[in-house]
Amino acid sequence: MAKKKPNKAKAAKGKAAAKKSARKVVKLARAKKPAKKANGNGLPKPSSKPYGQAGLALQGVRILDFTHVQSGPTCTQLLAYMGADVIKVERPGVGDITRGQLRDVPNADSLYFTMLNGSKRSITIDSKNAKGKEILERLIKTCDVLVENFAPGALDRMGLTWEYIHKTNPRMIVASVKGFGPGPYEDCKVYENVAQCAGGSASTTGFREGPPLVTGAQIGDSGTGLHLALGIVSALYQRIRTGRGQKVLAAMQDGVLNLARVKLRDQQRLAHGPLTEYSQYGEGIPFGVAVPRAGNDSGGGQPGWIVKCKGWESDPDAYLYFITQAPVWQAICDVIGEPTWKTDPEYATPKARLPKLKQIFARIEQFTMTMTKFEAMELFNKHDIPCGPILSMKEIAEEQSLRTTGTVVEVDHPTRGKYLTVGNPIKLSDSPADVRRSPLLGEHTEEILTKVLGYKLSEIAEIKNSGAITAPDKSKAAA
Ligand code: CAO
Repeated sequence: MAKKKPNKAKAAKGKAAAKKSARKVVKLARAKKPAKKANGNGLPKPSSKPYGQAGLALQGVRILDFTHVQSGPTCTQLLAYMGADVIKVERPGVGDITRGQLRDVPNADSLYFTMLNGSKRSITIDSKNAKGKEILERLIKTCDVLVENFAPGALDRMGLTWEYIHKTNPRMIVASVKGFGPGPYEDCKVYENVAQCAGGSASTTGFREGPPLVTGAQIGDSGTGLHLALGIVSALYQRIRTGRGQKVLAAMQDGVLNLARVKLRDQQRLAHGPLTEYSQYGEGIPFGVAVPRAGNDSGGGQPGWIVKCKGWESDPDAYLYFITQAPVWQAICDVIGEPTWKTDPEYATPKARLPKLKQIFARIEQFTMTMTKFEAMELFNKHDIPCGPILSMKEIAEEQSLRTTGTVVEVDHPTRGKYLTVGNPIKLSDSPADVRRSPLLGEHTEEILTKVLGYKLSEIAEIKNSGAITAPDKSKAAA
């Protein structure tokens, strides 16, 4: 895949301009004064620093991160990549449960944890200890956003109700992931696959003749984390005008449904007749009352399918997704060696092709089986025919272009060594991503207590004795 070179000339020009630039960093979310006006045009003065050197997008935003497992951590990791100071609160001696789950290196934080908690700081606090509560109160006064994804009611049981938080810091945004929104299931605990099932994804994924299927993409957890991040940034933006925080809720069922919206579209289309782009239509199989599973049919108006390529007998990923896009039908016919299909009324129009999709894809597959998926990709793209190789995770991990863009990043960890993580998939031209390793449990406890919360060293000793930041002494407990 193509590589892009950085524009060195632009960067050099930018460095010169940077010398003249003002030193003040504009803290978007905390800005009290409006930015300086430009010469009479009424607009705020743009930064004189070159692109990429005026700080990170969320610089100045401080997050009290009470998240665990996957959905919440996805959200706060992304905010950290964007420049927010994310302070992850973990239970002393225990930490986020994922630190020890699916461990591949003995005694080191798992990849499950490290790939979801990069660029954050970790503080251990027992939120049920009196001194711990006092520390949390200071954090609430200092932070802009509290993010959590505890089971329903857990935050309240810690005493951190919305009323208490809003009274303590009226500017604070309280953002939550829950399994379900208000309704019959609102008190239920939810994990990824439950959300995929309850959000309409599983019933519409898989093959018609098989059971419902969950997908490998974590649309319930990571998908909802992304929704929450957008809610938080929107609330921060609104706070600039109102000066007050608000509650943000992203329910996993809602997040999955939002990603599966094309299937709710199809549900309504069913009332007006069969779904002609589903291959079961071409096969003469009647539709039921609900949207069926559509195998590898393309969800849009351009029929597509997965076809075998050379080596499929031994390589489970030797496949190509092929789309019979109508505007390039003529080119498809020429490339696969069926030139008569260009004018034959049985094949020439998208409508005529619909009942024959299975047979058409079988013919395309006969052709693609003569070449590797990469050769097929190259050939079809020369003719502007949309298609894509099925890439294995091994191929993705080794793909150089993803490293170049920072979508896949290698970071070094003090106990587990180097590992790959997914960097920021969202690219901002004026805000480089800040992708760093995950913190060790409690790595920044003292740093945050002293530098962020202003505790004196003598107070730290008292805090330690209180058990607020350390795990209970097992020998004392046994005595
Ligand atoms: N100090 C003291 N106690 C702490 C603490 C701390 N720093 N951090 C957490 N705890 C306590 C909580 O207060 C809670 O205690 P109580 O239930 O006694 O009040 C307890 O730890 C466990 O919290 P939990 O109920 O959230 O955790 P769980 O493992 O039982 O459930 C999950 C996990 C994910 C099912 C649940 O949190 C949930 O449904 N979350 C919302 C939906 C969600 O995000 N799901 C996606 C998870 S990723 O697949």
